[in-house]
Order: sequence, then structure tokens, then C-alpha cells
Amino acid sequence: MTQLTPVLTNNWDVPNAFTLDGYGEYTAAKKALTTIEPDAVIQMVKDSGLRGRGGAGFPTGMKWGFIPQNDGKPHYLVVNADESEPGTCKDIPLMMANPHSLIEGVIITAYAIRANYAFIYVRGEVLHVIRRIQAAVREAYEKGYLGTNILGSGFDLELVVHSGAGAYICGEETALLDSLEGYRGQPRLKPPFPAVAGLYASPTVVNNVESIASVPSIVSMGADWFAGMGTEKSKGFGIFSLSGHVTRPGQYEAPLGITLRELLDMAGGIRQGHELKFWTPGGSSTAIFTAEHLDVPLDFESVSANGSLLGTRALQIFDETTCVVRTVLRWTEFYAHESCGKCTPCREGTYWLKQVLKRLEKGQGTEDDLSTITDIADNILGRSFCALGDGATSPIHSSVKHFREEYLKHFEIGGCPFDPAASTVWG
Ligand code: L3W
Ligand code: SF4
Repeated sequence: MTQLTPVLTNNWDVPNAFTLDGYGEYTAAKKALTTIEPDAVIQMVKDSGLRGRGGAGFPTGMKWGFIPQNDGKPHYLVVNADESEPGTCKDIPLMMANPHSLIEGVIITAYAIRANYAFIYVRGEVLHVIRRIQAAVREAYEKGYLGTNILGSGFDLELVVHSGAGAYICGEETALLDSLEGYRGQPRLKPPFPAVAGLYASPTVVNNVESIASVPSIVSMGADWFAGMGTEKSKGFGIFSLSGHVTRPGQYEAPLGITLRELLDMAGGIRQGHELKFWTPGGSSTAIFTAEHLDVPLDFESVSANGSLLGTRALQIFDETTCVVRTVLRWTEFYAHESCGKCTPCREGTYWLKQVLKRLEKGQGTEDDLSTITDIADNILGRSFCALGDGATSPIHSSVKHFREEYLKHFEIGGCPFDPAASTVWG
């Protein structure tokens, strides 16, 4: 029988679920390590249809399958826990509430790709999460789930929790690897992909927290169970983070393909007396949607077909009190601040976008400024070294497309038509 979600969030309300006592035995890891060959675990994850939950949706089992075998090199598993995309708030609560699902997933994944060393790279600002995950790792070592000869299987695994230092760009997988190696985190040229030459130039799998935490349930319940949820090409379930002007913001686990309308029903709707104005399907790097997109299935294909990206399923919801120009300015300030400076289109482009947007938001711009921001964004998109640059253009292009009149209104009246005090976002 198909078990419906929640799976990843099922014990979030259970006191002490973050301890081994609360979580229970690592039955999936035991099953994998003692009864399934590594290649069969990879096949199982391929068959499940699991796709990366960090934003890009790359097939997880296929990525594992790229790791060369019998190459004589060490293999590494790196968990990307550098969650920083504006609006994204799923990996941090998952690690706080259910860290053992991640550690169990790490053990199974490392076994499958024949890695004896694994790292969890956690965003540096979240000290409480680092402590929580370190405590869980200690428990797992004490119980014999980590270390040598795990569960009598002959498999050895050392797991290190590493703290980042507060740079958004270190969520880009190759910048993360540089940072882990002790260098300044900046994206590397790809190819070679990490699967070929990653950490210390060895084959490395980099996966998002949620992807890895989904693996134990696939091993326990089977690939068909997982593939039985979601849509044809976007299988399984995921955590949808709703923030902003909703009655009950938070994390909602659901099969891929659910719509915002359905999620809003679960979250109590838009805050009372207000209506939806615009929203992001997958964080600020994904083109904004409006009320006309309420029924778009939130799967990789449908969101792309409607001109945006599913990204990290970070649904930031804004009602009619929010100024779209100010919102885009805030996001752009973030990108300009976090641009690593390696390539000119992003380094210079995000700076100039910020400058022109500031003028527009104050009502001191002209219609030419609208063309200027579109032009700058056109020159960043597709010309930047990594996805940060492209992501910075999404709010610009989509807001001008959907809310051109609102931009024009700013310089018509010589100021912002919204009273900032009326918006809880800008308080
Ligand atoms: C081996 C090949 N491996 C691709 C691997 C690659 C990576 C994965 C996806 O960006 C997106 C970005 C953000 N041989 C391979 C191969 N791979 N071809 O597959 O690669 P890619 O380049 O498609 O994406 P990416 O660079 O990982 C991620 C978007 O997600 N995003 C999310 C941001 C999320 C956070 C966060 O806080 N969690 O920052 C939101 O939209 O913009 O487009 O592993 O190596 N031939
Ligand atoms: Fe750095 Fe931006 Fe270029 Fe990425 S796009 S390498 S963040 S400057």
C-alpha cells in the first residue's frame, strides 16, 4: 500500500525525535549494508526517480552512477547543508528536528558510492543546527552506526560536520568544495563535474540535505513506493516552505505536483482580509508568479513550462500590500552583496542593478531606467560563470513582465505608491 506523506516531517512534533531514542534504529541502513549490494542501492534510487532537492532537480541515482568504480581513488560524499537561498527554510528545520534521517541517509549513500569519508557542510550562521547535527553524529558513532565495520557489514565510514563561514556562494557545489578544502569559496569551471574530480580532485557526490534524508525511506519502502507519488517525471514528495503573508507559514510536506492553491488550503490561506499578489515557486532565484499561477502543478516540468523554476520549493507569498519594486530591490541587494566577484557580468551587473533599482523605488527613475535594468539583466543571463548571476536576473525580468505598471507608477507619482508601514514584510 502506498504510504502518503509526511515522511521527512512525520516526527517533527515528537519530543526528542532528534535523539536516537526518539528516532529509533537505523533499520534502512542495516538493510542496505547487510542485504543489498552497493550497485543495487544505486539502481534502487535510480528506479525511485528521486531528483535533487537542492534546486536543480538532477536525477540522484544517475549522479551516484557517475562515480567511477575500481579507480583506486578515495571517493567522497558531501552533503550540501548551506541552505541560504532567500525563502528556503526546509533543510535547517529538517536537521533540527530529524538529524538522524540525514545521517542514516549519509551512511546508505556513502555505502552505495563506496565512499569511506563523508562531510556535512552546514551554513555557518546556524550555530544551533551545527550543534544539533554534531550531537547526533556523536550518538551515531557511540551506537556503532559510524566508524569501522558498521553493523558488522565490514563497511567503514567517517563523518565530519563542517561549518561554512557565511557566504551564499558556498551553496554552489564547487565553491563549497573549495571552501571545504580551506580555500576562498568560488565556483570552479565545470566540467569536470564533482563526480569525476571533486573534493581533493577525487570522485565526489554532492547532494542536498533533503535528497539524502529521503534515501532511508526509499530503501525501507522500495523504489516503487516512492515512484508511486508525484508526477510522471517529478516523483516522490518534498518539503514546500511557505513564508510571508500566509495564515500559517511553515513547512508542508506533499507529493510533487501539488499546487499553491492546495498548499494555501493547508496553510490557512492568505492572511485574513488580503489577497495574493505575487509569489516565488522556488526562492528568489526563480521567476515570480502571480495569482494566475495558483493552479500550476509544482513539479519540475510544469513550473518550467510556465516560465519559472521549481528550485527549492521556497514559496514566498506576498499580498497586495507589498511593493514589488521594493521586494526586487531587496533581493537584488542580496545578490550584489553575495556575488563572489569572480566574473564581470555578475559582479558589475548586480551592483548596477541595485543602483538603478534604488532610484526606481524612490520614484526618481525614468522609463529609460526600466530598459536599463532589463538590458543589464540580459547581459548577466547566460554570460555568468555560475547560477548566482542567472538567478539574480529572474526577479528583474519577471517583475517587469508582470508589474510594469507598478514600476511606471513610482516615477509618475515621484515615490513609492505603497505605505511601507502597511506591509508586515518591511514593517
Ligand atoms: C556529472 C554531468 N554530474 C550535472 C550534476 C552537478 C550538480 C547537479 C545539478 O545549481 C540550481 C541553480 C540555482 N555529469 C552532470 C552532473 N551534474 N550534469 O547535477 O547541476 P546544475 O549545474 O544543473 O545545477 P547547480 O549548479 O547545482 C542549482 C537553483 O538551483 N536554486 C537553488 C538554490 C538553492 C540554495 C539553497 O539554499 N539550498 O542555494 C534556486 O533556484 O539557482 O539553478 O550536482 O554536478 N554531465
Ligand atoms: Fe561569482 Fe557571480 Fe560569477 Fe557566480 S556568477 S562566479 S557568484 S561573480
